Amino acid sequence: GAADASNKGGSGSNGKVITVGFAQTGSESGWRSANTESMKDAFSAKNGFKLIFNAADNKPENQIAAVRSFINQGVDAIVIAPVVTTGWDDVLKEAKDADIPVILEDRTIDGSSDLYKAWIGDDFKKEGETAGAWAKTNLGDKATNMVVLEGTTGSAPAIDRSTGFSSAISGTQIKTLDSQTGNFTRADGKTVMEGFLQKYGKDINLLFAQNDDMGLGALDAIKAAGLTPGKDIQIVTIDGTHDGLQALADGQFNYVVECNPLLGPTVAKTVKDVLAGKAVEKKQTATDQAFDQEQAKQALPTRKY
Ligand code: GYE
Repeated sequence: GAADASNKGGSGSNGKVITVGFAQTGSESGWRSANTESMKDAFSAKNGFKLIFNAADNKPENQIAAVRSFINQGVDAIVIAPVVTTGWDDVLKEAKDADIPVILEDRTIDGSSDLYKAWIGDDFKKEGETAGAWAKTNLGDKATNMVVLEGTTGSAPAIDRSTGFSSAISGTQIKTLDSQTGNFTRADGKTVMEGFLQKYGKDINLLFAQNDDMGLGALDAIKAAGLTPGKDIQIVTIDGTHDGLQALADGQFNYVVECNPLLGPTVAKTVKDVLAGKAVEKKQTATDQAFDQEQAKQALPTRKY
């Protein structure tokens, strides 16, 4: 009968379409594009969802306004990739008062974990440690001058990757000349690297870019300064996007730590479980690998993002 027909497509437990508001950071990087695509695909109509998508242009105030608007629209659940770790208490309490469950994806927040049901993402501190361990092994026993391109100030990956990297290189001969934000974008990675090169010139031996895109932007600045990336300046980045691994295979990057952006299916399953009243894991961490130049050549042909 009619009820059976409406159940087709295997959506929510009672066959009703699930309306989800997703507050994405913006569209700053290749990683972000892959994450957005994974989320849109997992939360598509064929899986029983209606997705209301908002990209906040990496402005915390835009993102909080988007979450408020989801609450006002009475969505069934809210998913947030928080731009920054702070400032969430009030709006998450409003969601709780409205009985709308919140699931965090990708980035974490400070404060009470009672205000959200689950977090699904990657271990940013471990990524920083893996990048730092590579630097330690390859450059740690000779005087090395490093510059750092940090991610968005106040974001969980910028904070945790810095912490992880610093702890891994402590006690080595690697010295930090300078560390500034490049906002996870190619354009700012290039501009900030130009500034570093003007200030420190050939003294720079190592660049830690906290994502591939900033490292890719920096390549332009390094070449324009007459230096050879991957040789005069060794480069370690995080994400493992297709473009990042291509630069690695081409010998312009030296090491890339993966950060898996394909979180959509796990987030969608968690939303369905929460709405069905099932218990879910509070912390769901994706597994990441790391690549040197040879491993990048092998991985590229089948790389999914
Ligand atoms: O590394 C960067 C993106 O939050 C893990 O955000 C994510 C980071 C990712 O802009 O490329």
